Order: sequence, then C-alpha cells, then structure tokens
Amino acid sequence: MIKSNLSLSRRRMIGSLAALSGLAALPMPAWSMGKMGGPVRKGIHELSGAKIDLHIADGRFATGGRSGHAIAVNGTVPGPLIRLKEGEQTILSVHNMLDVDSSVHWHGLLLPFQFDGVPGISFPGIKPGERFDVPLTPRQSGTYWWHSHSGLQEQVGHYGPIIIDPAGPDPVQYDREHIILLSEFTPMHPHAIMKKLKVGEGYFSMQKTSATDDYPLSAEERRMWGRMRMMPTDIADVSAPTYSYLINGHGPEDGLELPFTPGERVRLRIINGSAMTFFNVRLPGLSMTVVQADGQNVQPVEVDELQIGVAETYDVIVTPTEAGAFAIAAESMDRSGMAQASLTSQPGREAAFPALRDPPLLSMVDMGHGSHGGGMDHGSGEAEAAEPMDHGKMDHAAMGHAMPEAAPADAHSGHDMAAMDMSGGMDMRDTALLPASVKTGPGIDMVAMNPQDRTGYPGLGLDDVPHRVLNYRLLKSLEMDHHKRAPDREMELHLTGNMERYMWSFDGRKFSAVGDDPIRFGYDERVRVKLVNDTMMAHPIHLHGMFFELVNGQGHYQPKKHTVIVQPGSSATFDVTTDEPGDWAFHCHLLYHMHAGMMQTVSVAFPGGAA
Ligand SMILES: [Cu+2]
Repeated sequence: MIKSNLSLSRRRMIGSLAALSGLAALPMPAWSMGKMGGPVRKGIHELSGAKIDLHIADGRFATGGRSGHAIAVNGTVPGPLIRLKEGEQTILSVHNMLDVDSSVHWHGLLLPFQFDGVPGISFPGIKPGERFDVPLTPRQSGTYWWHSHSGLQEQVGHYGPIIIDPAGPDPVQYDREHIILLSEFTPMHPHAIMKKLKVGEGYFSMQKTSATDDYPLSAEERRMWGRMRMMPTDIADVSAPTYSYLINGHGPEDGLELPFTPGERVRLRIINGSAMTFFNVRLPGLSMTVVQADGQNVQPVEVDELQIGVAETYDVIVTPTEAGAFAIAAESMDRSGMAQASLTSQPGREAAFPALRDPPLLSMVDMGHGSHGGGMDHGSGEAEAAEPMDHGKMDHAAMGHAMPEAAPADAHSGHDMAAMDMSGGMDMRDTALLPASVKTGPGIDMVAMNPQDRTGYPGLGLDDVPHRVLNYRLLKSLEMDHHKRAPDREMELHLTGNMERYMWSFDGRKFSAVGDDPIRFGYDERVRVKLVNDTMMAHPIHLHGMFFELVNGQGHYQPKKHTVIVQPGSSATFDVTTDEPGDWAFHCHLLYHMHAGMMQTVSVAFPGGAA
C-alpha cells in the first residue's frame, strides 16, 4: 500500500516544494487569539474532511485528585482523532495559541519532510499566534498518532491519534473499534522532571533495593550490583508516584468504559503516546490477535499479553462472546501503576482489574553480557533471528544454550552473577570494544561486552509469565515483499549513555541542532542499520519519514516499523530503503532521553544529488 503511489507522489512533492512553502506560518486572525486556560475535557473527538483545524492552547487537567497545567488541542487531552482516507487530500491547519513555539509531528506518516514538524530539522516551528498548514494526501493506511516535537510539550497533553482508512477493502475485519491511547499525566512541570533526572538518576525510583527489602537477590548479588553502582531495579526513569497513567485521557479513577456487544470482533487500536512509559497490555480472559504493528498489517498472531514501547502502535482483535466487563489493563513496565478501562457490554458495569504484579529485575543480559540465552529465544523457537551482519562476532555456542522457556526469574541473574564474579571482576566500560565511530568520554558509563540480537525477547518481566506474549520475531508482514533488495551497505550505531549524569546520546555524541553532523544517506540506498544498546535501559528508537524493515528472521516478510525497541545491552537491526529525500529526525522516543541528546538528523539526498 505504501509502495503503490510512491514515485508519483515523490515527484509531485519535489516539484511543488516552493509553492507549498508559501502556506506556512500565516498570521492568525485576531479573534482566534487568546489563552484557553479553562478545564480540559478528556477523550477523543473525531475530525475528518478536506480541512482539519487544530488549536493548541493551555488548559487545566485533573484526574484522581491530581490537577495541573496541560496543553490541550481543541480543548481536549488527548487531542482529536484525525481520521483520513488513503488517497484523499486534506489540509491540516495547526494554530498555535500558546505563548511559546509549538509544532505537530505526524508520527508514522509518509509526507514531504518540510511538513514533518520537527523544529530545527524540518521546519522552524510555529510561533505563538501563527498557523502552519500541512497539505496531506495519505499514501498509506493504518493506526498512527501525532504529537508536539517542541520542548517537552508532549508530556503535558499535546498528542492525539490518527486513523487512515484504506482506499480498498481493509484486510482486517471488525465490527467495532476503540482507540486505546496510553499516556501519562503529572502535575509536575516537565522541566522540573528533567532537572531532577539530571540531579540524580534514581530520584524518581521508588523501587530501590536495600538490605531489608524482599527482592529475590542474594547478598552476593546485592554486593555485585552495589560494586557497579547500579541497581537491578533501574527500569523506568519516572514512575507511578509521579505519573497517573491514562487511557484516552482517563486515569484509573475516572472509570472509562468502552462498549461492546457479545460476539463482536472488536478492534483495539493501541497507541503508546506516553512520554516515558512502556506498558504491558492484557485483557484477562480474552486473547488478543495482533493484526497490525506501527500501522502496518501483519499476519494475525494470537497472544495473551504484549509489551508496547513508547511511540509504538499495535492493533489487536478481541472477540468477547459473553456479556460482562473485561479489564483493559496496561501495567507500566516497572509495575508501579496501571492505565485501565473497562470493555463492557452493560453501561455502568466496571471490570475487575488485576493487581499489579511484582516488579521485574534486570539481569546481566541487560548489561550486555550476552553469554546467557535469557530472553534470546522465548516465543519463536528460532535460534537466531536474523542474518547477523558479522558472523564472526556472534557467539553461536552461547546462543545454542538458550534458557528453557519460563525459567524462574532469579535463575537469570543468579547464574550470571556467579559466573561474573568468578571471572575476577569485569570492566563495565571497556571502550576498546567500541568501533572508532563512537566518541568516548564521560557520556558513556557502560559498554555492552557481548551485545546479542534480542528481538525474540518479549520485554522485561514478560519472559516468565504463564501465558503467550508477543515478541518481534512473531511479527510477519501480511504481504510478501517481492522486491526485497540486499543491503548496499551496513552501518552500526551505538546507543550510549551515562545513567548517573543522565546523559544520553548516539555514538557518544549528544545531539545539538547547531553543531549537527547528520547521518547521510544517498537517494534510494538500501542500508542495513545495526543498533547496539550500550546502556541498561530499553530505548524505543524512532525514524521519521520512512518505514524500516525489522531484521527478525522473517525473510521476505520482515515487518515494517517506524519504532524499534532496542533491549538493554543488546542489538537490533533494520533494513531501510532511503527513498524519502530531506532531513529527518531519528531519536529515542523516551522524551527526556531525546531532550538530553539521544537524537540525530538523518539526511537523505534528493534524486540525482550527492549523498
Ligand atoms: Cu532512550
């Protein structure tokens, strides 16, 4: 679907660059100015048609006894659902009624780069009181979303869903649909959060280990983590004591109900629009059939739970046959809180929500000591994802000795810890292991010793649950890619950081638009990009403007994605055809990581231009 109109629209797009730029930043009429500081409504109002107006303004948001400043779009958090049809043109007219610059990025949409909405990379931003028009003819379909790319506005409500209905019949059959837009609310100002993160990485962590807690760690394991000045509970930078987790703007106390009629196939369009939170999504008593990932149709795969990284989307089908109320439970990955709603056949009947499960622990595999199979093979049964780029570096013997499924959680850390200790200590920061392209310095406090592909890992804490969980290797594109090209070249990019100083970067280089040295691609190159995560956190890495295909062992059925989670201390690899010219953002979608510098510009040459 994406391929069909590509060359035509690209030519049209380039030809009309100059004409279109005249639409940008027209002054707004005086009557539409002024602050909308009133209470923010919750929920999702649908907009469609040839012209869609979005008004960005200040407001006050409240849920569960918490209230504070928010940025609402058209008066709601989330902002409106933008519902479009593939092939039908619309104009998205963005009005900035804030007293600071703003922007809208259309996450996952294919469009000319100057409308992609990233200040400093694709356009200058929208000044207070000004308007920015985006002409868009969708050349794709599926579930997407939009959000601010200015400062930290995304944290405070500036986001909303996008659905593009296909021009032809939808391969996904459903009787009813609901958007499940996951996000967070906090009354704390996002700049205060950023400041606290810089002061001390663990400021927000309420799950510290200590000698007296009841985590299943031995004294020796505690000493080991202590010597490394790290904590196996360092999972989320910001958690439930700070955040209320929301579904469609509703906190747990708001009792959001989503209706169904027994026997219906209900399509849930799950969007992780949060700033910092990975969620484990499940509906106890119902299985979920995953039919789409990041807006791209996949072959149906039935699971009981899935982990969704920040900025990812999954469409799932559930078919409740009995009347009643089912819990839609989206537990934060660190299990400090839950976003929840009831899928109910009777108004007023709330579901019974599951209790929060015990917090998971990081293991040595998360530190890049990939000598253990933990998580390598769960779910797929395939020993090796994925045509690794460099066979010489792969530890095949180790990979063959993968942990059996459902190994007890403490076996991971326990076994590895012992092995580590016997080796007589270790260098957690052996920069000799890094390629020359990585800049070493205080911005790097860890180097993965033996990073392995962990696309078969279902996500932290989900490798030992007693039911079926999604992982990337289970994703197969619905349609075969007949024209799959072998990569022309390969590149390796390291995700780097210093947890204590809250420094985050690509290849040890903090992003700054001023001194930017972009990643350059020629026009229509085919590049294999290996992302190596030298940190202990999972990073959801998002490429603007183009889909990439995840190298997950599915050959001609590699799933297309716009965001890939790179698990701690491991690697993930994608292939991309660089056929969308212009400057695009490429960054970690954890908002405060991006803000700290985990970002780069990807510059794709125009046809006939130099790389
Ligand atoms: Cu990150």
